[in-house]
Amino acid sequence: MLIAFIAAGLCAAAQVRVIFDTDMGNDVDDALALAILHAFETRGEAKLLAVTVTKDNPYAAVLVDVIDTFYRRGEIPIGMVRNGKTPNDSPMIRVPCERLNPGGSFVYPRRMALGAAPDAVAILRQTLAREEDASVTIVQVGFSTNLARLLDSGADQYSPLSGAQLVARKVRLLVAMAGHFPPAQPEYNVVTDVPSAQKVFAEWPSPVVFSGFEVGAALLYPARSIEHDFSWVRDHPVVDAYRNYMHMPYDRPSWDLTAALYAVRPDAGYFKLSAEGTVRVDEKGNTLFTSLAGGKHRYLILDEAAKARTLEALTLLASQPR
Ligand SMILES: [Ca+2]
Repeated sequence: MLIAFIAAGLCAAAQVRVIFDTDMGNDVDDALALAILHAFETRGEAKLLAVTVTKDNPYAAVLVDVIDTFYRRGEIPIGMVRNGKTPNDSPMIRVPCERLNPGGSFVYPRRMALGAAPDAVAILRQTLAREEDASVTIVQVGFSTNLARLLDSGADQYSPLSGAQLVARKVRLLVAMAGHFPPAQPEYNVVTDVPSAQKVFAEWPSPVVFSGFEVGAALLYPARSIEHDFSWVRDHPVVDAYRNYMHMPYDRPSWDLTAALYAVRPDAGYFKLSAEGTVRVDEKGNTLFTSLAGGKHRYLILDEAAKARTLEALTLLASQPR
């Protein structure tokens, strides 16, 4: 009994407590990354505390809700950006949300009506305020809009602390799919909201690890995994998202998946890490890294020798039965 209690305590202590901040709907890697985070929670390796959305289209939040509900975690708080970037619709988010059974009910149940998600900054503040100090890992795989506004936020009913103080106290690590190392061209997540990226990467209090464009681009998620590995269930919302993003079969870079994988298993040797330094975002959205002892920023470096193992982990986790 005592041993079981201690084991449960150790297991809970080892769980990485994650907030996932996503532009769900602009590319399909966000959906696969969310599936991976659910797999980690099923395995006892992580706890998904909240999901906040930076794509300003209501189907983005509903698809997050659909995926959370599919994994039987429909209680996870979801926050939505207000007046954010990329309000355009996309089939990858809309089609799975709208699929109906012959009787007219949704193929994928959800709890949230279109447009009903609360404000992302409020959800971030509420979630952080509840957590232990220095315990939260944030995985940002879209624009920096929500996190920049979090830094600028003031005291509210959830915490007397400013946003910057709250982050300094509660967040242990930010893992961001952002940038290009070394800089080649401005990366989508950065260039879509340059002022927010400049603010977050200049002012964020915790260590930041970047997964640059080149890492996910070298690890292609295979169409054959979509076609075969998810056959344990008839209808899977992430598979539907994938099939409605581009014409099947296609392989797709695993950008956001790499950030989720590193965030939960930082010591598993999937990637190498740069030296410490600082990343500055210029006005065009380039991410310029300067090596500096004691700097809070590092970036992932693809390890050619670990590539097959890393890709296998990504496909096994994304397709893991709930
Ligand atoms: Ca994304």
